[in-house]
Order: sequence, then structure tokens, then C-alpha cells
Amino acid sequence: MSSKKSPPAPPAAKLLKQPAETHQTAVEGEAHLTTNQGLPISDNQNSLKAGIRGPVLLEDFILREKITHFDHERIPERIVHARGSGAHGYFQPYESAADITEAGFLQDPKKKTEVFARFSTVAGGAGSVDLPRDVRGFAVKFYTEQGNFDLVGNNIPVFFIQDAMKFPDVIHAVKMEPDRGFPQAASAHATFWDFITLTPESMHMIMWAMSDRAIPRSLRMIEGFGVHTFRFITAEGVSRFVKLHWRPTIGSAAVVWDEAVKISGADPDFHRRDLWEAIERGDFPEWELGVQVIEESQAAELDFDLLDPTKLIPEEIIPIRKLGKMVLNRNPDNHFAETEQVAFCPSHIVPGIGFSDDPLLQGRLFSYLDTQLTRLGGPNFHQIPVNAPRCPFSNNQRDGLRQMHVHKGRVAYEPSEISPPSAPRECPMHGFRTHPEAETGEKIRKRSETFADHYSQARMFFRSMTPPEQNHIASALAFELAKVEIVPIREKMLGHLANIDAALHQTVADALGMPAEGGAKITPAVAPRDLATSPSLSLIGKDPQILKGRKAGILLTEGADAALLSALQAAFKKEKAAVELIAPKIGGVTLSDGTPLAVHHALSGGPSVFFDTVAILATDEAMNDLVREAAAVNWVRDAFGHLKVIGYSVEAAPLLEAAGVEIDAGTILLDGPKGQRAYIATAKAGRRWEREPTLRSIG
Ligand code: HDE
Repeated sequence: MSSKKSPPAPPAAKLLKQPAETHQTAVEGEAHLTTNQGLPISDNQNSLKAGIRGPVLLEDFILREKITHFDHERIPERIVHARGSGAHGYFQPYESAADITEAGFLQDPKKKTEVFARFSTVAGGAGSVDLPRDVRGFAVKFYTEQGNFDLVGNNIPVFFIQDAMKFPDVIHAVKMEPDRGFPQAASAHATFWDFITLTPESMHMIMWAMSDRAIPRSLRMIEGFGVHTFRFITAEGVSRFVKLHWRPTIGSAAVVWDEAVKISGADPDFHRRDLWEAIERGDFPEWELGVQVIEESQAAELDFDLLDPTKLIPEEIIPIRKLGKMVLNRNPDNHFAETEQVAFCPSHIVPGIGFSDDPLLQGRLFSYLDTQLTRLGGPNFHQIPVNAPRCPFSNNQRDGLRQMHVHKGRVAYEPSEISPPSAPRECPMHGFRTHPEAETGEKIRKRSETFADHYSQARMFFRSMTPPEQNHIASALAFELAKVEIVPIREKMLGHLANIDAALHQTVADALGMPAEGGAKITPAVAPRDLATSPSLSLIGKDPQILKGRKAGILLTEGADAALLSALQAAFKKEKAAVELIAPKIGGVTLSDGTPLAVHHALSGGPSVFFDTVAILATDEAMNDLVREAAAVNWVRDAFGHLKVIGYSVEAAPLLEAAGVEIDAGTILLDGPKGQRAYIATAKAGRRWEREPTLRSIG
């Protein structure tokens, strides 16, 4: 063996200078760095070495502590819903709901209950993008005086499967294929559609997953649903079935698919950033919590089984009663400590609320607690600040990994004659009681026949959509199936679509370039029925046509009209919309009145996909360069292609022309106050759906 020797030292002049000027050292009385044991650290730049150029010593316990902690910074990410964004806030009821539930947080309109909400995608890992086509998780922890209530829902009111036994299968099918490790955060691949086409109960959910609901404009604009049927129980013990709903007060909106694709590249954190920034600027997201109440006697009259999580109750049949409002008004202080470590469990329930026998819900009551044991390292995860109840909690559970409490006294059991009078005892008056539902029957592994109609509500959902929304569903199906290289899977899906809606079936077959009659014949277990449509399921149909909570992007060139800019900014402010400015360079522009103006984005980093509506304020001179600039031409072309309302100063007209924009009712010349008013009013009405068929074919 050759003995290793350090190479000779370079001449002293070439030795790296100690970066003393970058050191931030504490002066007397200031906070100082310490080890985790509280030992003050004198040098945070250098490890302990045997000689200035010698090897690092094992003795360096400070280095080892720092690196060891770093090595263990990551915990297992959630197997589903890994990518999430959270926020703090409160819930406040509108009035007492004592007539339907004894739940304490729903009694007093003056009382606010602290909440923590986490929104998530399902399929991708924690570092995946925000805008894949996916279901969004909508989980809220209410820190009530009777303990934590977790409402762990989604932005879609139904689910892919009817029984918890199938959950690992549907998730394995949608996740990255195990041999190749891709695709990340995408349902457009063979294993997903292989599973789906063999699982007819998923058809209703598939219609939703292919709809605009799966590419939301903002987390602030998603609806939320408890999905399962729950129970509300009064103080007198009267139980009713309920379905829970969250509705954003600024309405719901989606992006178009091409936007989703581009946003994923331009800003993978689009939703997380949007939520964070809205809260930072005081534009607090709000949702109303509502409930559909179903008397036990009514349940039998419904044309489906309330325990089947692939079905919904149209609002037109049972209206939603509004219970109160949630406001998210504070960003987390630390993403890991709060958003990552928050542990939601559907089994976290309070008196006045109960479970139904939905077999999917029953499986979830087991799964979440089990998950936390691995993710958060043991049975004491409820002691982590974001998870700890805000009311006192006390029992005889002891010890375990990550125990933070120092429990005192000799007795950790009951009954006991030697425990002090303050020891916790069960409480028959206020304690949680399970609703005494009569259960009979054999032990059996079987699906109820009342769960067998897989197509009627899928058809109802599709037919309740407006024409643009129907086209989007067809396009999404064609896009996804085109990524499935195994032809029989595509044929099988065409067979299912034939059971849902003949026109949809034909459109998708055409878009795939496959003969409709070539689809596999799928015989439904129960023949689909034509249910009444439910217009309330359409997002476009109930678009509130407001600018509140939306974002306008104004592209400015050097010398842009200062008065016009301030008029537009004032108009958007009045509508409670946010405005961001874009210029060819991040250094900003000098306006027509000589004012130097800082901007939010350089053109290359602020594409028009970030905004709900756009305006371009330019000068003739600047146009010469801009019409030859791809980023500028694409900015306008995309805004037009994504059906946005475009306002433009007369000097910007050549850019519209270069982008191939055809002037229509959504492209508005900002000539004087009248033009400005017309622009704002048109932008309020939202996307120009009539443009879409002229720009894109289905597929
Ligand atoms: Fe989940 N789900 N799930 N799920 N789920 C998890 O729990 C599970 C289901 C939902 O922001 C996991 O703590 C099973 C339906 C949300 O932290 C895990 C079944 C709905 C979140 C789990 C379902 C949901 C989760 C992973 C079928 C809509 C994220 C990490 C029986 C009503 C919560 C964790 C957050 C998370 C299991 C089905 C919503 C593995 C077994 C249906 C919003 O325990």
C-alpha cells in the first residue's frame, strides 16, 4: 500500500482567504448560535482539524451533531396527498345548529374556532408540481373545545372506489409505474387506465377527474366535500344523515389544460404561491361550510345507497344549508413543522357528529392513525404543536417514542383508590357516544346490490355540464387515453363511455382516431338511467363573474402611459383584484410622465398564464422591438388562446397582430375612460368561451 501524503501547500498568497467579511458574529448581549444542548458555538464556518490543512477529527462533536441532524431532516412523505399547502384561520357559525347537532363549535354564532387547513394533490410526491390533472385534498382540523374534529375531504364529492379494500390498488395504479419510476403526478398512463377500465364503479369519479375540477385556478377557489355520508346527532340523540360541503365565497374556477401544462413549467408552486401571497396581502380565502341533511326515513327514498361513496345527492333534490364560514388568515410559520407534520384522521370526531357504515369511510377510520405512527415516529404525534388539541386533554396513556410530557404521580390506570381527585375519569354526561345503530347480518365479504349502478350518475354529471365543460371532459379523456399505448385498454374505455353518453363516446373515439363501434362491449350490472340533470354541478354555470380574488397582469413598455396605468390599477383595486406588472426587463420602465417604475416580473418570467386577465400598455417605439420578441408574442398569443380578456393601448395593436389575435368582444381597446370601463366589465365576465371552438379541436 502506498502511504498517502497531503499535496504540498500552495504558496501562501494563493491560499483561500478566510471569508471573515461574511461572518455574522454575535456581540455581547446578542443571540448566539448554540448546539442542541445549549453550548455556545464560537465558529460556524470550520470543522475541527488536525492542523490547518489536516484531516477532520472525530472529536468534532459540533460538526457531527449538525450533520446528523441534517441527515435526518426528512420524514416519510405521505403515500398519497404528499404535496400540500397549509394555512391557519378560524371557523365561525352563522347561527346555532342545535336542531341538527350538539357539536359545540356549531352552536354559538359569536364563537370562533381555530382551524388549520391543508390542500393537496393526490398522486405526486412532495416536490411535484401544483397543477397536474388530479383530485385536490381539502382537509381541515377544527381545534374545538370538545377536542379536534378533522374533516378530511376532497374537492370532488365522490370517489373512485366503494370499498377500502381497493384503495392500495387504485393508488398503485395511478402512481409512478414501479419498474420505470414514471410518470410523476399523472393519471395519463397505462396502469391507471388498466385499473379504471376494470373498475366500473370508478366511472362517475372519472367524469369529475377529467373535468375542469381537476385543474383548479387556485386553491382559494376549490369546493370541498366530506364525500362520505356522516351523521349529525342532536343532544336528544336524534340522528340524521349528512353530506358536508365547502364553498369558496369568491366562486370556483379552473385553468384550461394548455395553461396547466405551461404553468407547471413556469411556476411549479403556482397554487402554493397564490395561497401564500393572497394571505400575505390580506385577501383572506373564505369558504362556507354547508350541509345536506337527510332524515333517516328519507334515505330509503333516494334512488341510490347513501353508503355508496361513488354517489352524490344533487342540491336540486336536497338543498345545502349553510352552517358558517371558514377564513384562512395566517400563513404557517414553518412549512415542515405545520403543513408537513399536521396529522389528519377522519377518526378525530366530536360529540354531535358520527360515522356511517360507508365501507370506504370505515377503512379510513383505521388508515390515518396507522399512517401517523410511521410518518411522525410513534404514538405521541398528537403532542406536536400543530396537532395538539387546544382544549385540555388527559388520560392514562404513557411513554412511547417522542414523549414530550412529564406525567406526574404513581397512578397511570383506573380505577384506583390512591389516585388524586384530579385524575381523569370517564364522563357519561359530555363524553362522545356512538349513535346506537342496530346492525344485523352475517359476516360477509360482498358488495351490496344497492351499490351496483355505476353509470347513471356519471351520465348525470356529464349532461349537467355546459358545452365548454363537456368538451374539456372529452379532450381530457382523449389526451389521457392517447398516452395509453395498450390499445385494448383504450377500447375498453370507449365501451364504458358508450354506457355513459353516446355523444361523448363518439367524440372521444373521433379524437382518438378510433372507430366508435370498435370499442369493447361493456355490459352494465344495472342499466344506466337518465336522471334529471343538476346545473349546480357546473362551474361555468355558477361562475359569479367577479374580479375579486383574481389577478390581472399588465405588460408595460418603456414610456407606457402613466395615467392609463394608474386608472387601470385603481379600477382593479376597486374590484378587489390583485395587479402585477410585467416589463421586458426586471429593472422596470420609466413611464410617460418620467416616473421610474419597478415591476413584478421580467417578461420571460411572467408569462400570461399567471393571470386571469391581461392588459398591454405600450409606445410605438417599443413596439418595434416587442413584435420581434418571442416572449412578448407568446404572452399575447397565450392570453388569447386561453380565452382571456385582453385590454390594449392603441400602440400595442401591432403586437396583437404579430400574435395572430383576431379582434373580438374580448379584445378591448383602452381608448379613454369608456374603453377602460368596457375592459373591466368584460374582464369581470371571465373567459371568452365562444372563442374556444375557433382555436382548439377536441383531443
Ligand atoms: Fe385518504 N389518506 N385514504 N382519502 N386522504 C391519506 O393519511 C386513505 C380517501 C384524504 O392533508 C393518508 O395522513 C385510505 C378519501 C386527504 O394531510 C392515508 C382511503 C378521501 C388526505 C390515507 C382513503 C381522502 C388523505 C396519507 C380509502 C376524500 C391528506 C397521509 C379507504 C374524502 C390529508 C395521511 C393531509 C391522506 C388513506 C380515501 C382524503 C394513507 C386507506 C375517500 C385530503 O392514511
